[in-house]
Amino acid sequence: MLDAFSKAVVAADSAGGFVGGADLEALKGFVADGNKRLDAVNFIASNASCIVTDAVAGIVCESPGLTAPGGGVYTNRKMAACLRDGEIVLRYVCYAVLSGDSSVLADRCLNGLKETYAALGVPTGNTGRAVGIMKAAAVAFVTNTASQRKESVTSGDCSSLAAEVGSYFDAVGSAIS
Ligand SMILES: CCC1=C(C)/C(=C/C2=NC(=C\c3[nH]c(/C=C4\NC(=O)[C@H](C)[C@H]4CC)c(C)c3CCC(=O)O)/C(CCC(=O)O)=C2C)NC1=O
Repeated sequence: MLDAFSKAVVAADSAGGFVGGADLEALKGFVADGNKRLDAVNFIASNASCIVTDAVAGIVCESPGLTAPGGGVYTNRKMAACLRDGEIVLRYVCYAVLSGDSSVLADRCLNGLKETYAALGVPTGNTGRAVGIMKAAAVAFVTNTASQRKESVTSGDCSSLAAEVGSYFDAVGSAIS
């Protein structure tokens, strides 16, 4: 597992050079924007159950077959597993946002997930859609544009952080599709 700092060190080491130049500038930016990052993680994590349940309710409304006999979340056991998977994904996205690096998400959450879903018959199209809904919600928390849940926080430009957060959800979508 890497973070923004260890990634720069590993890259410099494999190139046999010092950490400097653009890499150091990028790390300076990472430190300078640290409070934005911590706020973003806090806003996502403290609204996690809202984000997850909204996404799963959304896919069930859009695809009523999911709760019909034989559907992906038919039976309480499968519904619970689906809600739990949503929470797992959101938790690993939060780890990635905090460390500024996607490797924790890739190595510990997404590695082998597609194969697990194929073996169990978990519908990846619906899962991808749920991830997309979670992405929209999480990004709204990062940009503080969630209509019903505005946070009182210093306003600033969080567009690049929002794009980074979005890219972690995109990585989840690509890993299972
Ligand atoms: C460390 C990270 C980690 C991940 C990522 C993880 C995922 C994961 N999801 C699973 C199952 C599952 N995942 C779902 C999810 C869904 N079904 C749907 O129709 C929806 C579209 C979707 C929710 C959005 C369901 C229903 C199961 C149970 C499938 C079954 O047992 O038939 C399983 C099989 C074992 C189990 O049921 O617990 C794993 C390993 N477990 C982990 O430990």
